[in-house]
Amino acid sequence: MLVKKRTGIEIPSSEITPKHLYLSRRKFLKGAAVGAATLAGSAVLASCRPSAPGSEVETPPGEVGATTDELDDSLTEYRHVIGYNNFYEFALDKESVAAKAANFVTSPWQVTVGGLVNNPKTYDLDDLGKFDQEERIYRLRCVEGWSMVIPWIGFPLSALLADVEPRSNAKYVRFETLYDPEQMPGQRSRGYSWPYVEGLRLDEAVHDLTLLATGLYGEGLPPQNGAPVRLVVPWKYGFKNIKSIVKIDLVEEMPISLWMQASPREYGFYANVNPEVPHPRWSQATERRIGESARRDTPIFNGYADQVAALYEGMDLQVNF
Ligand SMILES: Nc1nc2c(c(=O)[nH]1)N[C@H]1C(S)=C(S)[C@@H](COP(=O)(O)O)O[C@H]1N2
Ligand SMILES: [Mo]
Repeated sequence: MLVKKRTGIEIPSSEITPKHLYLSRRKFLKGAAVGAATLAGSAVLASCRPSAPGSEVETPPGEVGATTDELDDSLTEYRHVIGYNNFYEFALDKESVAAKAANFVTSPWQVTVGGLVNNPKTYDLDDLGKFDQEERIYRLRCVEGWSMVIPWIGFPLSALLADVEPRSNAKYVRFETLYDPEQMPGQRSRGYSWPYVEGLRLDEAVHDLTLLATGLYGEGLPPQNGAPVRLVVPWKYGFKNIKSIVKIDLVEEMPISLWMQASPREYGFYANVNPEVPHPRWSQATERRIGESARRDTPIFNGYADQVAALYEGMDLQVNF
């Protein structure tokens, strides 16, 4: 059971340590006066509270089910996970994102799911909490050449998509971050085509590894990590993991992401972690795990090849980068 939990595959929520859920539920109930908290929804609901950077930096707020991933790589320290972030809507400097995002209002929040579906729906946070939440320990590899191991809480995107019933002509999923220049100072600069957009092929989106994360380290997502809900696709570069999602559309054409728009030569649609396909400005063969000094080799598909390589059978990964 422990191995299953660490791999993060096919874990029924009933297998998450009761203590973990109990603790995060108790914390939630202490912090907010909403009576409808279910065990499964605790992480989503906990994310209603903004985190206080600086005050909790030393101690992870919740319990996690394991201290390593399935490769025996240690979890990245909590203070790095919440203190070293890419979130261009708030700041370009990774160390100042947390402070700039501290007052980001993430409740109430709605996620509208539509496009080529039979059953379009707008979910609020309570609705998202009804999907069975699981803990998944995943490696995150940024295209800049650094990586972390993060204990997420969330639910498979496939569960949400099944709920809206994609039509047969839906081929891709398009995701959009909140557009709110008042709260997000980065969006006031015209350097990028806001809002942040990302996309997945439908078969990638319904893959069991693909998560909508609502928490990390046993509690709701801090704003700097994409509260209240963000995508986690562990075999792709970090920038595919779009934060603070408000809109999800099933579409027929391949979505153009913010990064494809900004620099199509450097950022492709697939963005699968691949040590043999260098970024035009740097190699992708190695990475620095945050908290370590020596570099380590980057594995193809970020170490998830057994589970995802079949998605790309027959494709030239140098072309479809
Ligand atoms: N909306 C939005 N999502 C985003 C980004 C961003 O700038 N804006 N940065 C991406 C990049 S480059 C990375 S590496 C990851 C970082 O996630 P983390 O800060 O939770 O580790 O978020 C991704 N999601
Ligand atoms: Mo990144």
